[in-house]
Amino acid sequence: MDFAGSDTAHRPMAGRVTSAKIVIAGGFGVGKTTLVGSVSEITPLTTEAIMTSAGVGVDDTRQVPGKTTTTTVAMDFGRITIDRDLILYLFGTPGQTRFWFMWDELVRGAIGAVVLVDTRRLADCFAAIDFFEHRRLPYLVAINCFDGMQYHNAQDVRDALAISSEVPVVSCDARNRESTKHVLISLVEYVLSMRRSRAVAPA
Ligand SMILES: Nc1nc2c(ncn2[C@@H]2O[C@H](COP(=O)(O)OP(=O)(O)OP(=O)(O)O)[C@@H](O)[C@H]2O)c(=O)[nH]1
Ligand SMILES: [Mg+2]
Repeated sequence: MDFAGSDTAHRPMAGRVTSAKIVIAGGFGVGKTTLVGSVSEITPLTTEAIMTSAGVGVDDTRQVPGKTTTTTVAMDFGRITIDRDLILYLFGTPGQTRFWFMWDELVRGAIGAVVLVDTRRLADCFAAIDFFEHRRLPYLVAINCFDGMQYHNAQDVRDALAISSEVPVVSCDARNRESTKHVLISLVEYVLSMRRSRAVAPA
């Protein structure tokens, strides 16, 4: 794996271990904290705050029935060793737009991003996609299949989001480690393929 050029690339003299930063983004309550928690091999650092009556009318929990108690106010942090030579550091963003002022800091040095979507509230991820496209940070779209149901197929989601055909669209269960690990591996493969194609593209 070669992530030279990434701010976070780190190579000890022996062992050739590479570490890379990945951002987990998406709208409010799509399962970002759940994903980081399910896949992290360390106890994830979370910054959950209790949702109080002050959030009524601001925090729209109608489509997120389980989402009645907490919300991320700064970030989630976790780590996963993909294989002997690659460690990923995961940074989950806050979903609510009123906390987005810190996104610029959160994505600094990242090699790529996962945009997690709930297809019942697809529009909630538009801002995240715009953000990564504007910054030219490679991302993939991961459909979180709440209750094991995939309400729309990948092509429908791609069409609805009007994203380039090269952007991977995968489905997952944010609560399942193997499933979310697969999402991260897909993102790493995509980032590597983008870098290879840019390297061979004529100037
Ligand atoms: N059934 C089901 N519930 C899920 C799944 N993923 C997350 N949840 C639930 O959905 C709710 C929201 O999950 P979070 O992980 O807090 O979502 P988030 O994107 O971090 O939310 P914010 O940080 O507030 O934007 C929680 O009650 C989870 O238990 C899933 O795949 N299936
Ligand atoms: Mg969260």
